[in-house]
Amino acid sequence: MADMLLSYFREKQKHTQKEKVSNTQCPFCSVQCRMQLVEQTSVTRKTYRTVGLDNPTSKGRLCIKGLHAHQHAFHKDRLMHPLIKQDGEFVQVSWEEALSHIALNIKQIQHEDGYDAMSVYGSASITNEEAYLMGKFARVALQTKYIDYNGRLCMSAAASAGALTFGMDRGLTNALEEVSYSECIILAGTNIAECQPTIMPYFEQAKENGAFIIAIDPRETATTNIADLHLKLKPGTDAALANGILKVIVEENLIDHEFIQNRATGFEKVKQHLNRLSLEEIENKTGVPQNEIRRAAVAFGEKATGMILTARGVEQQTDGSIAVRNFLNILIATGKIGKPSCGYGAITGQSNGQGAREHGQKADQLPGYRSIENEEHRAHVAKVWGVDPEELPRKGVSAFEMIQKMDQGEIKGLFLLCSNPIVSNPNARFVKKALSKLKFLVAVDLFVSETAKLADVILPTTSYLEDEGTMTNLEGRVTLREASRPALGEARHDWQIICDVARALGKEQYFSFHSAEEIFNELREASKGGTADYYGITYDRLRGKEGILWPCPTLDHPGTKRLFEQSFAHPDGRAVMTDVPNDPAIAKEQPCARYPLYLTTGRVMSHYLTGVQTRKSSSLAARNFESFMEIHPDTAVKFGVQDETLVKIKSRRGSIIVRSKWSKAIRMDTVFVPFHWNELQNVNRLVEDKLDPTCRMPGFKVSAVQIEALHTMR
Ligand SMILES: Nc1nc2c(c(=O)[nH]1)N[C@H]1C(S)=C(S)[C@@H](COP(=O)(O)OP(=O)(O)OC[C@H]3O[C@@H](n4cnc5c(=O)[nH]c(N)nc54)[C@H](O)[C@@H]3O)O[C@H]1N2
Ligand SMILES: Nc1nc2c(c(=O)[nH]1)N[C@H]1C(S)=C(S)[C@@H](COP(=O)(O)OP(=O)(O)OC[C@H]3O[C@@H](n4cnc5c(=O)[nH]c(N)nc54)[C@H](O)[C@@H]3O)O[C@H]1N2
Ligand code: SF4
Ligand SMILES: [Mo]
Repeated sequence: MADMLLSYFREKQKHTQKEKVSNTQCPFCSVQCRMQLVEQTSVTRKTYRTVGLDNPTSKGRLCIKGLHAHQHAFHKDRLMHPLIKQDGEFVQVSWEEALSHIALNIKQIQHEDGYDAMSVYGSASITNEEAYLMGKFARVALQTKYIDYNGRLCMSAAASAGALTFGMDRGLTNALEEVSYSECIILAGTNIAECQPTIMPYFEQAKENGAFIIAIDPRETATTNIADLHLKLKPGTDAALANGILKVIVEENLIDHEFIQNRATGFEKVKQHLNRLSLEEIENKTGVPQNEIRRAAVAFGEKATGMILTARGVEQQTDGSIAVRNFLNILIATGKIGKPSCGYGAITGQSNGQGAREHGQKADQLPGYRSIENEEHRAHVAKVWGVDPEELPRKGVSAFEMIQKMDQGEIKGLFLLCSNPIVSNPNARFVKKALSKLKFLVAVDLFVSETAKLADVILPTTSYLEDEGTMTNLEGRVTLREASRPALGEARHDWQIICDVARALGKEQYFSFHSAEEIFNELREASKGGTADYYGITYDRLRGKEGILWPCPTLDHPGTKRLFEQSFAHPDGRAVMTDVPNDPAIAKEQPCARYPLYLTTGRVMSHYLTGVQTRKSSSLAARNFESFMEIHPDTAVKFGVQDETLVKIKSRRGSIIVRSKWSKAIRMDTVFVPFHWNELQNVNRLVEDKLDPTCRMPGFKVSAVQIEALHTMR
C-alpha cells in the first residue's frame, strides 16, 4: 500500500512541473487582506489556489471574493489593447494612435469650449499614487476644475461628518484590535459579515468578552444576528433614532460632564434641541419602540467603553452627513472617543476607500486633505508641482453634479478611470442619457464595462496582480501591494496611462514618473504638513509588511494608532457637537398609494459593486447569478408575489425585473435589492437622485416603489 502511494505521488510530482507564487492584496474591499496566489502548471493543465497571508488586520483570513479574485484577472475578456470606436465598432489600435487621438480630441474640446469642458471621474479602487496623479492630471494637465470620483457615492457623508465634528476624517479612530475589548458596540447601517467578512472575528471576540452589541438596520443580516439588540428601523430614519438614543442618555445623566466641558463645543445647544423632541414622535418616525431606544441608550451610556461604527446604511442618505454627526454626538456626550476601546469607525468600502479620498480626487481637495480654496494650501501644493498657484483651478462639483453638467452640455468630455457610473449612479437612465451626450469619452478599465461601451476610446489597464502601489485600508493603515506578475498584452498601469495622456497633451515635465515609488515620494511632499500627512512613510518602511497608520509626519514617527487622545483636530482642539433635526432638509421619497413600499439597496457577499469583475468569476457568479428582491412573505402575499418568481419593480424613474426572495428578515414596508447587476436588473434605474446638501451623497438607501408579480398567484 505504502509503495503504491509513493509511486502515485511520484507520478503526480512528475506532472507538477512548476509552481509560481505571487504575494498580493485582495483587489476588493477595504480590509485589504494579504494573500498569495499559487499557480501550478502541469503537463495537462494550470491550476490556481489562493491562500491568506498573515497581516495585522485580517490575520491571514480571506473571504470568498479574495479566494476567487484571480478568476476575473485571468478572464478571457480582459482588455489587452487600446480600442477606438469607429462607425460604432471598437477596433484595436496602437498606443501611439490612441494617445494622439485622445490628445487631439481633448485639445479641440478645450479650444472650443474652455478648459472646464473636460472632466475627470476617478475611483477609490486605485492606488494612492494613482489617486494622487488623477488630481494632479485634472488640475495641471487638463487645467479643469471638474474632477470628482466614485468615493463621493461611498465615503462622502462619513468624511464630511468626521471633518466637521473632529476636524479630521480617518475611517477608524482607533486600531481594529480595540474592538474586541469594547464593552458596547453600535453597528449602524453596516453589514460587516457580508461586506468586510474577515474582520467579523473582532466583533465575535468582543461578544465572547461580554460586549453588548446593538445593530441598526431595516433587515436582519448575518451582522445583526450577532447583536443583543436589533433596532429594525424604517429606512432613512437614523438621524431621528440617534436623537432618541441621545435624548435618553442626556435625561438619564449618562453623560461625561468633564469630557464635554474640556473637549467639546455645542453641547448646550444640542441639549436644548433634544428637550424639544418627543420620544413618542421618534418612535413613530423610526418604527423603533421607545423601550428599545431606551435599552440601547442605557446600555451604551452605562458601559465604561463603547464604539460606534457606521456604513452606507446611515450614510447613503440625503441627510447622511448630519445623521453620522448625530452618532458622533453620542460618542462625545458619553466621552467615548480618544480612549482605549472607545471610538468611531466609518467602515470604508473600496480597496482604497480611505487613501483615495485624501490626495486630491475630490472636487474641492488637494493632496493631504488640503483644500483647493485655501491660499496657503494652494501655494504648498503648487510649489511641489512646480506650477504657479494662480494657475490651479478652483473647486468643481460632485460626481453626480458633473453628470448633470454633461446633460446640460456644459461638460463635453470625460476621462473616466476605474468606475462604471451608468450602473453605480442614481437615476441610471438619466446618467446613461447624459453620458451619451458627451463629445468625447475615454474609459480606462480592465473590461468593456457598461459605461466603457459608450466610450470613444478604451484604454486597457493592469490588475491588482500586475500593478504596484500603496493602499490605505479601513483602519488608516498604509500598505504596499507589490506587483507580482507582468502586465497582460499591451495593458499599462493606470499611473502610466495618466502620464502617457499628460505627455500627449504636452505636459510631460510634470508627469515624468518611472515608478509608483517615485510618485509616492512626490505625494509624501505634497501631503507634508497636511491633515493626512504621509511624509514619514516610505516604500522601504512599508516593505516591513505591517503597514503604517497615518498621520506619520517624520521618518522616525511610528504612525498613529489612536486619534484624538489629547485633542481633536480643530484649531481649538475641541470636537464640535451640532443639533440634528429628525427630518432631513431634503425630504426623502416616502411610500404613497401609487408607490407603497420603501426600496433600499446594498450588497451580497459574493459580488462587488457593479459586478463587472465578480460576474466574470465563475465561482462567485454561481452563488448569485441574478439579482433578487428580498420581501417579507406577508407583504409578498398582499401583492400577489410568489417566492422565487419574477417581479417588476417600478419607481417614478423607471422599472426593473428581478426574482423575488421571501424572507422574514426584512421589514414589512420595505424591499431590498442589491446593485451588482446591470440593464434590466440595474436597481439604480429606480433610485432617486436627490443629494445631501452638505456632502452631495445620493440617497441610495431610500426610494418609493410599487411591485407587480409577473405571474398569477395560484
Ligand atoms: N461583498 C461585498 N463587499 C463589499 C462591497 C460589495 O459590493 N460586495 N462593497 C464595498 C464597498 S465599496 C462598500 S461602500 C462597503 C459597503 O458596506 P455596507 O455599508 O455594510 O453595505 P450595504 O449592503 O450597502 O449596506 C449596509 C446595510 O445597510 C442597511 N440599510 C439599508 N437602509 C438603511 C437605513 O436607512 N438605515 C440603516 N441603519 N441601515 C440601512 C442594509 O440593509 C444593509 O444591511 O462594502 C464593501 N465591501
Ligand atoms: N443603488 C446603489 N448604488 C450604489 C451603492 C449602493 O449601495 N446602492 N453604493 C455606491 C458605492 S459605496 C460605490 S463605492 C459605487 C461604486 O461603483 P463604481 O464606481 O461603478 O465601481 P465598480 O463597479 O467597482 O466599477 C469599477 C470599474 O473599474 C474597473 N476596474 C477594476 N479595477 C480597476 C483598476 O485597477 N483600474 C481601472 N482603470 N479600472 C479598474 C472595473 O472593471 C469596473 O468596470 O457604487 C455606488 N452605487
Ligand atoms: S473582499 Fe475584503 S474581506 Fe474579502 S478577501 Fe478581499 S479584502 Fe478580504
Ligand atoms: Mo463604496
